[in-house]
Amino acid sequence: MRNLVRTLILLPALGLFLQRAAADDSPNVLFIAVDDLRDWVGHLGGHPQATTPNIDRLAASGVSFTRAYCSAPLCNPSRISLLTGIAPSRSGVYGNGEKLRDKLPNAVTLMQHFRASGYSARGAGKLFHGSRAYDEDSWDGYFRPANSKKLRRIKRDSSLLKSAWVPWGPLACSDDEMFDGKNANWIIAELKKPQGNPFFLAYGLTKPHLTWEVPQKYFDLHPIDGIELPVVKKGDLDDVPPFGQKLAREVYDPSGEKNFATRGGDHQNVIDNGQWRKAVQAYLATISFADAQIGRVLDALDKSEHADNTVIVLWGDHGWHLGEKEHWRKHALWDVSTRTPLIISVPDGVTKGQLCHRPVSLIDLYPTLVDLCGLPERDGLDGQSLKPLLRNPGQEWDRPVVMTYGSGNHAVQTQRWRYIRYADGGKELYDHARDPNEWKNLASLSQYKSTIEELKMHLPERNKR
Ligand SMILES: [Ca+2]
Repeated sequence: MRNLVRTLILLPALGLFLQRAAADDSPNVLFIAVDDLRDWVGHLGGHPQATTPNIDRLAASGVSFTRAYCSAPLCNPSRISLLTGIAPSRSGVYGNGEKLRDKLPNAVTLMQHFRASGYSARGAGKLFHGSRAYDEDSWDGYFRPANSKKLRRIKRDSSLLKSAWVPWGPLACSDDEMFDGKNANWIIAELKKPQGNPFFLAYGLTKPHLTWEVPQKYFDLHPIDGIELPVVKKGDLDDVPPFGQKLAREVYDPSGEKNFATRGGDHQNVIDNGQWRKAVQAYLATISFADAQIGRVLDALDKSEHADNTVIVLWGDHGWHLGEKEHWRKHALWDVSTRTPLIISVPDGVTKGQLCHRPVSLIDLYPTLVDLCGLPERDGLDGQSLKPLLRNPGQEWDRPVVMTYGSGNHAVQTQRWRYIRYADGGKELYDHARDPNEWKNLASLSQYKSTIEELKMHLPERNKR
């Protein structure tokens, strides 16, 4: 009897040992999350003046997906779906208000699965949404820097009305005083430490999320005089159904948070206050700041003993409008709101410096990393491993991407088409082969009826409330 009791006590420990042993020759993972980064990245060409030498260097060492889409165009639902592998329509996580463990108490996060497979999962910065939402079960260690003194804005235009929406401008401080700079320093220190187990090390940047306040030198990289504005079409919202117009003119959060867009809409506010060019400059500067921090982390990995045995993933949580469709911020189902950089660099990958133009989803990252690191497969994930595309970026890939914003509002992206259907029945259809800017909504034209019928089949059958 005593032996049986001892065996029962030892069995889980033995199981843990076997799992841990299995991961000994597995590659490490450096997991870099960038907040609110759209395609304004040098090698993606989303803006001609984007300066991101470090992200571009990473792309040159792996595969960069030019058409990677979030599951939801807002921090919380995008991140929870990526980190659990469960789509918003199944989890009911639609906005910034829902909590991971309220909605998905039994979900095994990506980090939990790595931990259960013998990895040490550690992180710093913004991985889940919210400063406290780091999810205890997901990490062996998590760095949270002490609050710093308020960083000083160099100047604010005194002629601006108080009501002007201008959360951007240069700071008088060093990179090391910034939240992302401190977290980068911690990640760099972790990379220098001896490691007992393979690691899953996550660096979550809070930039280029607003506010676009970074040290002056990053503004100097982008002189205001030559700044180019995004190409937009006047009256672009005229053929968009009412719910789409609402998304453009209000800040709609499905969790029920109030509309905090500036009065009259953000776009009108930016125009009225002469801020468009300054905003574009500030977003470009903030991206360059984020890129510099990423560069420091990549340098540290390059110099470490882990350089040849680490998978690197870089992803943004969704896109960002700067006036396209008279819209600012994210939280809409168009291409600009939902498309984001995604780079995967595999140490022994045969494919380096290639672009993959197949539509893929951030929800595919969970099964992709499980696949790349040889972890036990998991049931119930909504994504699919991208490993075949990492081997051959041009191979056929007919799996559409589904994006969701609030219960019953979805977009479907295929190689050619984007179909949007709102819960109230409003529809949009764009032909990306002819109209990558999504300027002409084709949904009401009879010749596209069968195209819409096909695209509709990919919408979720059920939408969790
Ligand atoms: Ca975000």
